[in-house]
Amino acid sequence: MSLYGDYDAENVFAKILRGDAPCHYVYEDEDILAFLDGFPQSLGHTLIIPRHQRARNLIELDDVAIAPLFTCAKRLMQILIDELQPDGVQLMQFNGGQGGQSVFHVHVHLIPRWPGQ
Ligand code: DGP
Repeated sequence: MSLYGDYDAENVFAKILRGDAPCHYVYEDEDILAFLDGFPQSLGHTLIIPRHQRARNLIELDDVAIAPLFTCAKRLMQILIDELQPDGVQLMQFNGGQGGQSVFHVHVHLIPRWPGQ
């Protein structure tokens, strides 16, 4: 897949990484920042983003940055299960406007789900 365009340093996740926009932090380390989605689809809807990469989507993300992103997703998924006891958790990742992406700094969604949603 090829997705054209330049990384926009003014996207809201870049601003959050710089401390120029607020967020509700969930977890951070040298590679990763995780925070609550500002327009949550469910209780605990969490976004996980790589800290250092100017990557708009998964294709642009260096291979070495993929393991920390998805390792963090797995660990936070376990915490969401333990703390919120959902019926299931969706791990979602969108690429490109027609791929459902609206913020162009690569990210992963963790969305806890309960019956009836
Ligand atoms: P996507 O469609 O995969 O690009 O999802 C982007 C998500 O980002 C969407 O669920 C809403 C969320 N979002 C948009 N603006 C903000 C913001 O300013 N703060 C936070 N915490 N989340 C945001």
